[in-house]
Amino acid sequence: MGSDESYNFVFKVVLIGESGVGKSNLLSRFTKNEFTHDSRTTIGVEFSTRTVQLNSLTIKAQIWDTAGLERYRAITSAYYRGAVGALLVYDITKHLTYESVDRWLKELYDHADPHIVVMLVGNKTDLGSERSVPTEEAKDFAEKKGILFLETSALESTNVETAFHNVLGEIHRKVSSKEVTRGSISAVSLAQSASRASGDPEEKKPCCRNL
Ligand SMILES: Nc1nc2c(ncn2[C@@H]2O[C@H](COP(=O)(O)OP(=O)(O)O)[C@@H](O)[C@H]2O)c(=O)[nH]1
Ligand SMILES: [Mg+2]
Repeated sequence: MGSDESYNFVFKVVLIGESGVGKSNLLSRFTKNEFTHDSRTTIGVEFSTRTVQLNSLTIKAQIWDTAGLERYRAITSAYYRGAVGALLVYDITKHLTYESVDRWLKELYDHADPHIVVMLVGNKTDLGSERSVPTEEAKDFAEKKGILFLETSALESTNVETAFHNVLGEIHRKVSSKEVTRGSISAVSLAQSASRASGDPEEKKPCCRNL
């Protein structure tokens, strides 16, 4: 998070879903390439960032973790404010965490921008023998809701990069298309872009300056 860092966009992405599904480990896998078996260590973390290259653009992903508050249903609207992406995580071995996805989705749409990019994430694929949520069922559900879907393992590092990259890519696609209007998702993300990549030819493209 150095102040001399250059980037074209800052995208706020929130992690939601039941406690214990692996949100904090997906985050630490993505931002630090770390995994921990101790779920308590992550309480208190607000967000972590990682800067990724997307085509010729530099995207700073600011990923917010629940800080353990989801277990008390104490996530407030401030958590969702300004978010342009969300990973809604469940545990493929715990059907109850999948059953609550609808409730999380409702809470998300109650608080976040309607254009927010959402991905349903079935985590812990390394525990395949204990699977209780069929891939096809979750995939169909996501399709019906018009959201992205992927299964991951934070433990084995499976699909974690892909999940975040797909969400960031889709956010960028929305932001730079005419699909969303001024005052909505584009304004939110660009307003937070404090600095720009100097010398980057992309910077001068009207699409990236005048949204
Ligand atoms: N086997 C397995 N365990 C995981 C995976 N991701 C997280 N866990 C474990 O699940 C527990 C809860 O993880 P955590 O990231 O704290 O979940 P959170 O409450 O959603 O933030 C911890 O014991 C983790 O080690 C995974 O992909 N596979
Ligand atoms: Mg956590």
